[in-house]
Amino acid sequence: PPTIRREDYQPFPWTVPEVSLDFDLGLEATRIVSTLKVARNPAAEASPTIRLNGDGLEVVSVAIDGEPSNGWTMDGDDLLLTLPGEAHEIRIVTEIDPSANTQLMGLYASDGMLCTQCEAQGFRRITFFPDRPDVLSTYRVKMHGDAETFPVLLCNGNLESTGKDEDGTHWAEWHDPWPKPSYLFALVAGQLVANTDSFTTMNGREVTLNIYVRDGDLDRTGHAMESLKKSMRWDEETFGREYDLDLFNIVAVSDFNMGAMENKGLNVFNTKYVLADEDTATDGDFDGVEGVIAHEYFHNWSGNRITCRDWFQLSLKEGFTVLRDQLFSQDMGSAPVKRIEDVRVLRGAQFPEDSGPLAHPIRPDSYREISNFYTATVYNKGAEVIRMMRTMCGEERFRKGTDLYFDRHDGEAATCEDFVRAIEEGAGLDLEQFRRWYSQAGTPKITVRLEHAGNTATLHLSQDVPATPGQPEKQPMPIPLKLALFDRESKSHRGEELIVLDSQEASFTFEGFAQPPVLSINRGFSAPVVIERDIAQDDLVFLAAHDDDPFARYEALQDLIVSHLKQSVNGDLADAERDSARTAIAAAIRAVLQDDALDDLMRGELLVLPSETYLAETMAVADPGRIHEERQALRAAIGATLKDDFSALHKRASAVPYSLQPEARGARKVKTQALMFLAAGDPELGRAMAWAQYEAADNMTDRQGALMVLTGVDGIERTNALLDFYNRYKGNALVVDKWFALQAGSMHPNTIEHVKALAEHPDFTMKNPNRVRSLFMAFAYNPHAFHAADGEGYRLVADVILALDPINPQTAARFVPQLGKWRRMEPKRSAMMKEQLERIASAPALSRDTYEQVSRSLG
Ligand code: BAL
Ligand code: ZN
Repeated sequence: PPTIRREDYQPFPWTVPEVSLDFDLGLEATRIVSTLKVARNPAAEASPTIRLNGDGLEVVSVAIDGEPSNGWTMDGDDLLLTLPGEAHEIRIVTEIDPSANTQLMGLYASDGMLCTQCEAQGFRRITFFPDRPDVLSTYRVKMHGDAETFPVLLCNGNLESTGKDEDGTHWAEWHDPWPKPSYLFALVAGQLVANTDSFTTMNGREVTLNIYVRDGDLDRTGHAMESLKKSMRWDEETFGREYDLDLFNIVAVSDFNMGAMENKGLNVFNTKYVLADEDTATDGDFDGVEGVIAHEYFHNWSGNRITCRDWFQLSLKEGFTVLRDQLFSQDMGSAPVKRIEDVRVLRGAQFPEDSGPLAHPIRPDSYREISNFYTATVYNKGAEVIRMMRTMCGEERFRKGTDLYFDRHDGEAATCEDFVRAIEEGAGLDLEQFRRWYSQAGTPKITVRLEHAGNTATLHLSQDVPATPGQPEKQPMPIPLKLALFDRESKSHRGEELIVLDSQEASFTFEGFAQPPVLSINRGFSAPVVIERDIAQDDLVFLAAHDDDPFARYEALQDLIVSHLKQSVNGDLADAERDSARTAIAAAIRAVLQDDALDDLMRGELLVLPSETYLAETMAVADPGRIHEERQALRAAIGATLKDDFSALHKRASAVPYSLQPEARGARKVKTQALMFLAAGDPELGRAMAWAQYEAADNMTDRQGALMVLTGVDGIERTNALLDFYNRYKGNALVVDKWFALQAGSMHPNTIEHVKALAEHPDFTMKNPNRVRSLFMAFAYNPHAFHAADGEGYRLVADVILALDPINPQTAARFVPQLGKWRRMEPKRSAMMKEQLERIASAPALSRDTYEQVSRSLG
């Protein structure tokens, strides 16, 4: 497959101001008549040929200006037409089989209904079209279908008219007044019911809101609706953005590759991010619904009103929209907890991208299959990059920048450079050197040393941006670092400062410190970097107890644990040294348990041990087996030392009745944390308490938490709880997904056998992405199981990739990055991982998606 390069961008020679589509809908055969008004694009080099992209389509007929035409040719999957004049009307008929569309791109059948997914390049699987984001058109869509099979007919924009035909079919005509690229097109037809509500915008527009789901799911849509209304208000208040249609529809579908999709006026969602109630959804699920509803809604401005010029600019809409949804969630709940969670995602998912063979800048320079670039780098690091701009100029000036951006580029297909320039001008911020964050991949490593002499503290910083594929040499990046210098006695500081390290090395001096202060740096995770600080264990303990920046406090405790585990994994510690480090960590955790100033939501964050994936990331070469052993041993040691404290915590938290209030959510969080430590430190007690929590649970958070702990240990409780959970929820796909995922993500030593058996379970299917992810993605991201010493985990994941690739290449390719980590593993595992990649590479007829990921991983 060819490589597409950012530098080769050319505007499309034709504009397509108007599109009308006529759909004759059927699950097995859908006929599409597409009428395009096209005109020469004065901003592009003239060409008499118009290229209309297709993917697996056959032409039924073509007419130009009302006359049937044979003057077309195919170039691969694309249709080429020669047009003599300045403006023409092209009419194309295609016919497709949605029920055969297992890729879930384009128009497909899901559970008896029809729906679409067009981002990035699904529209070309419906009809021939210039399927690129810089071609903006208004759409008029007429949908015809059997009234019983498809009682609800939905499309983008406004419903203009409906009618019935005598043969039992009915139709609906939709018009979207806002010009949009084809990737934002959507259509849904099926048996659906709606939760209907309304929202009045800041200028008085009455918007009807509908959340469409399957009959029977309606009573689980309340949280999604509340989240939508909160998002709409928040975007008005925080970014001045108002909704622009009289109707906003959301549809939940159970077969979906992504989380959700921001199609104009008709968001299509994975059921996972719509349906929630206390019996079936955890607190984390509730947050997921709120965050994704917000994210898709915010795209209406950052994505739809201003879209991307080309797919290399994906972070323009995704990085910015992720930042917007993160800020929203910070405002809706606990800001420090949300920040810590977001950093954990970044470190768990994005840092490994940056340090592996798939590293790419947030604005990539080339791709073969764009679906492979919907990454944590483009999304989450993209958000961090914009967050740094905001940190450097402050909220108010940042808002001036975003106002200018929305104002200047409304209705356009813009670039990341357009965004940076708008922030630069609107916020009055020099971003000249900062642009390197868009072009350079890799996580900068900052070395930090604090010196003290007389009354002066001197901070020495240096940065190293590691080489990444295709980028051997790096320029220094501007790194905004928030810091504070603590007085040891008063346990306070004089105020937070922001410094920007913009050269390879720099020193900063601070006067008036008679005693050496304790440095708190990268507060709030002000920059997405790795900090290597030369700091005494006692100082980390001090910060873990006293830092007033919640992130920095969390970080100090993490650093304390990470540095200990790195030493113990490397075998650098004598028994006595190990014991003393464990004692210090347990003492720091006890301080967290006893600190009355902390709320339980934050306490719960502080109790999360650094993940095995993150620990591996901090080591040049990782031995996942050793990491797992040492981390588990530390958990057991803490659990044993603090058995009484954790038991008391569990008891206190268990007395808090269920609600969605922060206190109750915090109680549930620490309750399961306590169980995890107790089960490690005293398995018998942990098992008994987990079973008791399972039995007493009146909500999914407690039930899932207890089951998670039980799934990791042998015993009758494990068998009984798994059986009970399945029987209680069979038929509820999202909860059955949890049942699969808990077993595949389990600490149990026989996880791999369990996963193989579950793959034969009657509820398992390769055709549903949620189910595939719940079993195999949970397994692939379960380090101790995936990295089994005999290589069986690698073989299993390679088998999954090969079996899934012909069915759903986009989802299959998502498994490759785990094997792609082979270069950073100890030699034995490294060789076995590489062998599996080579096995995949040698398979015939790989999809473009999987081929690209495998070849980059081996390259
Ligand atoms: N645009 C694809 C799904 C999302 O990021 O919202
Ligand atoms: Zn998005």
